[in-house]
Amino acid sequence: MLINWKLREINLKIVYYGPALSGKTTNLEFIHAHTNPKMRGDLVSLKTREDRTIFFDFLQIELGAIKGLKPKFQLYTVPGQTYYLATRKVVLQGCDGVVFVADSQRERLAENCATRVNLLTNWRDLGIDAVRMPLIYQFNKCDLPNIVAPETLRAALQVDTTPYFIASATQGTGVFETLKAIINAVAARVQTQI
Ligand SMILES: Nc1nc2c(ncn2[C@@H]2O[C@H](COP(=O)(O)OP(=O)(O)OP(=O)(O)O)[C@@H](O)[C@H]2O)c(=O)[nH]1
Ligand SMILES: [Mg+2]
Repeated sequence: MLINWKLREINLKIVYYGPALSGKTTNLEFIHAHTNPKMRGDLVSLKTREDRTIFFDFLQIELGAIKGLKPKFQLYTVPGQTYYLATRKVVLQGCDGVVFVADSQRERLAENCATRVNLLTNWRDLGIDAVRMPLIYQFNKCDLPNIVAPETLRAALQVDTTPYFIASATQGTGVFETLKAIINAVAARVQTQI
């Protein structure tokens, strides 16, 4: 969280985290394509020729007000490929909330779990208190045939009271529901901090 009292602006960082190819970039692309251009900036994507995220994607959206301050939500994605593991931690630094984009396909179950452990490890290394950090799960790719039941994913990822949304980022299902939930969770936490 970064507050510019002169401009009465508050910058809030939301990171889309998850395993390789789970649909993190696709979430931001859908949000970018379906948000009023007056309320959002350009989508900045740093990717390989094969459309894989190298460093991060970035999209800023402006909404409402928090205690008289204008919030700017800065949405980032991390690279899912393990080759860029170190970059995930850099992108995670200073986050105000995380969306964990899980891949619902059966063969990706283990990779989802490993990435969740990796998120918790990075939070710990960065001195971030996992208990207080707003976190929303998204079970993506629900349009595919070879997926596991949400209950299986919930159990595997130990999602107990944490909210989750079933989504298909390519079709847009659940994308804005996920975004609204993380924005509300982040805004609620910030209200108590300023
Ligand atoms: N069927 C289906 N395909 C999806 C969905 N979401 C994303 N994809 C596809 O999955 C592939 C990877 O999507 P990306 O958004 O690039 O995934 P990513 O998580 O950003 O990948 P990395 O940046 O490499 O970590 C693309 O071909 C997408 O079109 C979905 O909900 N359903
Ligand atoms: Mg990506």
